[in-house]
Amino acid sequence: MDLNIQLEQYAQNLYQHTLKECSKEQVYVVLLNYVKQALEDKEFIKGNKKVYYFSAEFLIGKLMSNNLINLGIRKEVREVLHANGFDLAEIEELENEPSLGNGGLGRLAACFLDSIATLNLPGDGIGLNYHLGLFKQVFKANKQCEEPNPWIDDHSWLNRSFKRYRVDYKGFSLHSVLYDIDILGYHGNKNQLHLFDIETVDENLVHDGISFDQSNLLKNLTLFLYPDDSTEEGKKLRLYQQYFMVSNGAQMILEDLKERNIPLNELDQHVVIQINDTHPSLVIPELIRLLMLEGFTIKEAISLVSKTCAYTNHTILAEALEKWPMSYLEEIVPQLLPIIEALDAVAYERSHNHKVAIIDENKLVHMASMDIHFGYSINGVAAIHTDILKNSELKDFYDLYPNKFNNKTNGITFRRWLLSCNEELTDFIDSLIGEGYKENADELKKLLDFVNDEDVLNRLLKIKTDKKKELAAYLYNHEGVKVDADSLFDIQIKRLHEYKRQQMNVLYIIHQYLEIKRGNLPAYPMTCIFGAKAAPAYTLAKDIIHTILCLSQIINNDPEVSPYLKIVMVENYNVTYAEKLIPAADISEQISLASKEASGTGNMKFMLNGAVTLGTDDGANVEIHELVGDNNIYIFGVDSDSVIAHYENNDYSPQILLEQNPELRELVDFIVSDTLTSVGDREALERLHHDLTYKDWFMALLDTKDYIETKQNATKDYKERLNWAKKMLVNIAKAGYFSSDRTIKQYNEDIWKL
Ligand code: Z15
Repeated sequence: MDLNIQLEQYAQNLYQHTLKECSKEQVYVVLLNYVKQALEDKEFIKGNKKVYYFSAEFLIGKLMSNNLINLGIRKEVREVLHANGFDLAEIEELENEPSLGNGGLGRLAACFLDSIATLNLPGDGIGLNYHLGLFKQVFKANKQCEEPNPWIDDHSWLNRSFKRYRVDYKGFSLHSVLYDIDILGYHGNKNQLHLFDIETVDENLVHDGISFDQSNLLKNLTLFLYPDDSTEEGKKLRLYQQYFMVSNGAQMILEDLKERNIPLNELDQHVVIQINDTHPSLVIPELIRLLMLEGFTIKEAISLVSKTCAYTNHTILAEALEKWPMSYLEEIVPQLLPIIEALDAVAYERSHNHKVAIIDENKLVHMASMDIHFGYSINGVAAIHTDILKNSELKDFYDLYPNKFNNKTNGITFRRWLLSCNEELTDFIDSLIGEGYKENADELKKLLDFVNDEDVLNRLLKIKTDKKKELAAYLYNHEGVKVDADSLFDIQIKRLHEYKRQQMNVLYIIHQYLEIKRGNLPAYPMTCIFGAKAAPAYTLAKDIIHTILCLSQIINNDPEVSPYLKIVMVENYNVTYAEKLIPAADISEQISLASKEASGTGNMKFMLNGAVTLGTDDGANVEIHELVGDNNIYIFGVDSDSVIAHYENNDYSPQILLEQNPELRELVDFIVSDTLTSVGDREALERLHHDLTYKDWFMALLDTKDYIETKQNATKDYKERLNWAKKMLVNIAKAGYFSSDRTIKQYNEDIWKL
């Protein structure tokens, strides 16, 4: 039936209005209901074997635009709304963004669900329905404050399921409820994201920002993603959450097999569980426990589970590889302890090596060790990351199980990160090489035919400028800053972490500020944009945010400097913001300390949208570098082998660097200058200054000089507009490799075998 008529019917039934009479909010609900029905009418993807992607985070972003694209009706919907006086972009803006994730890990899970469905593979997500998600970031007095981020209202994509399970903790049980979100493939059928919850969560428990009584599990279990774990109570709450997620997921999987009359001893032939980082690792002992309740011996259960579970590692940072004290497990899920002890014994029998133990001498349970011993696959997320796992971080495990290790370089879904967020570029690419690349991303290579076509290069520059103008207007409305769309947009957006080295970017900005003050004007005016949330208990990360905000206040208000340099730190950076920032970027900042960024996925999104990378040879930057070649990327900094050697020899000293390098000292000291302390909190600025001077654990000072020089080169090159446009084109053309469709095909061929 005609789309217009159908939408009119929804408007009539919901509001007794014609479309024209509806408010924007009502039009949003009309569209939501229409699309939800369209999704309901789609079939589930079926198959003999199914993957369950277990993840603490699913950073799915707003879903309207993507669903319209995958249904193939976005343009048609836009026209109908337009004819009724509405702008689809404004309507899409009204959707709340679910904040069920923090950064790359959660966004990767979301891209994967999109690609799994698009490739018509049976695969569901398993996670939790956090009511307040990750906190909402607001800036007050140049500092990050945290506020609750309620995202669920009467009009969400959540569908209430009838499935319920009981999850036992020591001394009590919780009963789950389940919400499902339909995940539609591009022009295809659907899978689901299952989000478990309890019925009794009380959002009113939260006061003063995001503090809450952490003791009352009935009321707080699914309040927040990553509740503050600086206290013991907070850590335990995370354990309660993790067990809730995996026990529900495991019970659902077994129930489904029974319903399909599949004997449980065939589990591994019908199910793969992909464990996303260590947060869901307890699924291993939990599944073993459940199978034993079904009559399997522990040996049989271990063997079955070991053929069913596969683990993905996303970091080499020790603090992110979870270790749970036995005492916590005893206190919370004692039923798992005998199983974990049995697993530890098996691991020792196999290895006779305490370095790969599951339970260490301090009675800590190493989740990653359990995953590697009792999963059949372990993968890293970029080539260099997997190499580091094999050769250093997890070497003892690699020696034990060489065949389990494999690499799966991350990817991104082009539906969201090109088709949805950059329609102008999408349409232009369509006009040059057709639409085949939307199913087969490699076809983007055809763009290379146009690398000397001046018309094409000019069109590319024009599209970029248009996206920059759009962003400039948005920044003016939302951040109150006026930026010049003709300046170079340099963007660093990612979680705030020392290893990602936002502080090194700060030193660059200070350098530019001082240079401009001395009358040395830059090759091109630059707008430096940041977006980042800091974990609430991560003091130094918050200090870095504070420094950026202070700098922006000084610089943006200095008429001598601001024509050449502007600093914007956007508030509450999230997926929706990324979709506005990335299409407008000229330079993509990927400046982590080599060896530390497992992959990065923002780097791929920028590249696809025609930004040029300024980065270290780290994570997937290495593969980007290989694909585009030296001329189309700006690489600087010490390589990962040297970094690893510095840590091994314990021979890195920022103090020595500062003594030898007065220019560097001037930059670092500016952090505690009168200029900055006049607008900032001296204590916070001094803390950062002190850290950089005496510790600098992630070696920002080691690469600062090279970084500044390389960035100056990029700025000079940027002036040659046509030459720069060639770099943009090559980046877009070579981005096909980073489609998550490619990644998921590889997961399926090597690991899942669906
Ligand atoms: C997270 O976002 C990532 C790793 C983690 O261990 C946690 Cl807890 C969160 C990121 C990596 O930092 C990033 O390099 C990678 O691209 C991403 O996971 C997806 O693999």
